[in-house]
Amino acid sequence: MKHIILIATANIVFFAACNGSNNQPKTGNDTVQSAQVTTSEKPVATADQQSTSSVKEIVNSYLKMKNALAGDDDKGTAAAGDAMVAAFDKFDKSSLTADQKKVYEDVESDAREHAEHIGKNAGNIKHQREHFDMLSKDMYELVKTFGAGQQLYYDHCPMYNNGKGADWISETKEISNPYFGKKMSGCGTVKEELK
Ligand SMILES: [Cu+2]
Repeated sequence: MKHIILIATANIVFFAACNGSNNQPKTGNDTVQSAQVTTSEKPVATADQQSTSSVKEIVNSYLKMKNALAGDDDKGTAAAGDAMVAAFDKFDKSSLTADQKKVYEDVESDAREHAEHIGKNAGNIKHQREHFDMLSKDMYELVKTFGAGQQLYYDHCPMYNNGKGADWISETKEISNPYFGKKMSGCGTVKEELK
């Protein structure tokens, strides 16, 4: 929970600076630090198929967004943002345990805002990428809790945000950087395998 609270705090700072200023978002530093590839543990909570498949729709919209960003496609990125909002609208919480519900709701309230901003910012891929940085932390939390239903990779780019670095989730082992797009698509490393 400490992790989530830190992210939430960072996002308050971020949104305060969201319209107009050049302040970069502060990021929580307590994400996985290891540069080594580790195989993650099984998700703590056992999600039934219903919730896994609904989470899968959210994750799929995220992966579409990631691929659009890697291809410098701001409109495709915005469409994926809208699709993620729709996936959150459709998600059925009724089958979740109390613990799962807590994690889901923390993630959703934050991620939904990022997805909305990304959806509204076709034409400003730089700003979409700033939100994608934050959104990626939420998606990591979601996948760690509910499982992905597919093999995923947690990737790290050391250069984004003036060298502060940023992470993203990918369905391919091969690096395709969503923060720099075609300009530097091979920049980054796999730091964790997610199942
Ligand atoms: Cu914004």
